[in-house]
Amino acid sequence: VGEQTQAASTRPDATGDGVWLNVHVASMAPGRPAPYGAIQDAGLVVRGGIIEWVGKRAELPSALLDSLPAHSGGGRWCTPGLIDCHTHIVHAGNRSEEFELRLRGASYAEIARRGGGILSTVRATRAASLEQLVACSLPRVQRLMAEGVTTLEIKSGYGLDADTELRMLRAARALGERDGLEVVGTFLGAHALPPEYPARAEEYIDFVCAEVLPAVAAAGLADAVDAFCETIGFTPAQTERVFAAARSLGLPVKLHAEHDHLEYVSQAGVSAMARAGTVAVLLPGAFYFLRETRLPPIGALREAGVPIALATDCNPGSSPAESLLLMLNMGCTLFDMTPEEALAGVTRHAAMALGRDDRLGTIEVGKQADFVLWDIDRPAELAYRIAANPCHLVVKGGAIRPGARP
Ligand code: DI6
Ligand code: FE
Repeated sequence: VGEQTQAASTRPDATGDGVWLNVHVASMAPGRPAPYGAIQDAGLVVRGGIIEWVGKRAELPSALLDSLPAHSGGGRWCTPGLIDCHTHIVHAGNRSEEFELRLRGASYAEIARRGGGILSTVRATRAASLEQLVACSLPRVQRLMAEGVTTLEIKSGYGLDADTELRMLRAARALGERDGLEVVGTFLGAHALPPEYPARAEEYIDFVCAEVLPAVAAAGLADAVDAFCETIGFTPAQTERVFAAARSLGLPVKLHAEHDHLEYVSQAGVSAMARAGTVAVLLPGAFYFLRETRLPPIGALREAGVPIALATDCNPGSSPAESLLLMLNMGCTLFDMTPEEALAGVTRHAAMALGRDDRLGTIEVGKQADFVLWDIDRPAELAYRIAANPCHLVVKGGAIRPGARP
């Protein structure tokens, strides 16, 4: 382990500008012939938080080497900063009681009758102040950060009233003010029907489109809009109304669909996704936790060239998952993805899912210097290990923060 890396990693705000040597780079850049876009014995030049040069150490221009401070990667592997592109991580309370009841045989309908399900999280979230929401979500966010997550999407959707939806998005923004983390806020007002609108979904959608969404947009609290389009959520026509309202406010859209997370998407659906340039975000944590048996059509998505992303879906009901590395393992063991596809799913493709691939997701010249140094022998080890965290050091926008450093 290099002296400078050791010294730098103890100062959270230390600059990562300079020349990184003694490092192997899994660039995840699409054009490179090697798996993982890998460059063994690499040099990586960061200036002003931007990647200025990356390539073989032997080809590093000596002018750069001579003029900039040097950092040692300690012989480690370096990947792009990880991106968790689909979470409901801001919420109050948890549903472990429901988990117990289900394991004792209670059905989802019984639990819902007892006031469980999404609406129990809505009650807890409505009761929480902004400070409380930030405080109870922060440990979850910190666990993701400790394993190399540098960009995190956070959805609203447990408020279902104007005040709480805005408060959830404010909590997401507040979490994004932390050093070394970038948060993308998504408005998911059309997540469930709140108790104030029993069997009045059309009226609730009117309220979302006419009041909540404009308030969210005016406050600049959302970067995108999501909706839950399912038999237990909202209809395609209702979803389209929310999307039309979003587009009129200049906000991009995304969707929970096909039995929530694409498990049921058809061949025609896959082709339509390919034509539209849509990213398929797969959520193995929810598949596992709900003991789903129907697999998403990985082969068809792959053949059609639909980019596949992986995310935690961190939420109290269907995926209480606080590890993105575990999702890499599950993407391989449950969904037959290769370790390389899994890593692309939390880097390049996750950046595409967030519309930020111009700046994030790969280690390439001109991109933001977001990268992680790992204590691993090969990149596949990230997906191979279960409940391990080999994250050594994280650089976000050129600033160094320590990783888990086991
Ligand atoms: N999909 C999910 O995975 C969460 N919401 C959604 O639309 C689950 C929500 C919950 O059960 O709390
Ligand atoms: Fe979700």
